[in-house]
Amino acid sequence: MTLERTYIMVKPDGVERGLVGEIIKRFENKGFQLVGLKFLSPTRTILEKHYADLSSKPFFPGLMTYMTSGPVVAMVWSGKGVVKAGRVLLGETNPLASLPGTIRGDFCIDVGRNLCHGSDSVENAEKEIALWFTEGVVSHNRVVERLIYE
Ligand code: DAT
Ligand code: MG
Repeated sequence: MTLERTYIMVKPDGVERGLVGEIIKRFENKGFQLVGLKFLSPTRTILEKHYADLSSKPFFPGLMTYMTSGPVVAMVWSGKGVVKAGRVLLGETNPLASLPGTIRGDFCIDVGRNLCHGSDSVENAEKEIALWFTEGVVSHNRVVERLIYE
């Protein structure tokens, strides 16, 4: 079975606030599988590609400043429906509109400090994984798979 994959990133505020473990924990608890993980200081170049669709937005310069303010944790998670479910775990783009129980609903307030990124479609997920993980991700058959999927 080839499972869906998504690109999840803990943004600089999430790293600085010590929420990396908390964010990873929520994806692990759900049953999704971590297949790519790295800690890096993103360049403007990679961020401009990642956020290319937002380049004309008024908040784009601020977004670039925020995203280059410190290191991020880049991850690839795999699992059934992980793109959509990952967005549910993250919450709404605007944290104040995010329900408690979601990462943004529980831990942040402003849209420009919303802790984490999650791909918004399967197609964009694959593009983002190709952009951030040029070296590829791991391939591993988990022993627990049959306890998570029927
Ligand atoms: P998401 O991150 O939920 O996919 P998006 O792709 O529309 O949301 O925007 C990317 C990031 O840009 C978002 O996480 C925070 C920032 N952003 C979006 N809308 C914004 C706004 N109105 N004001 C300030 N920052 C914004
Ligand atoms: Mg987005």
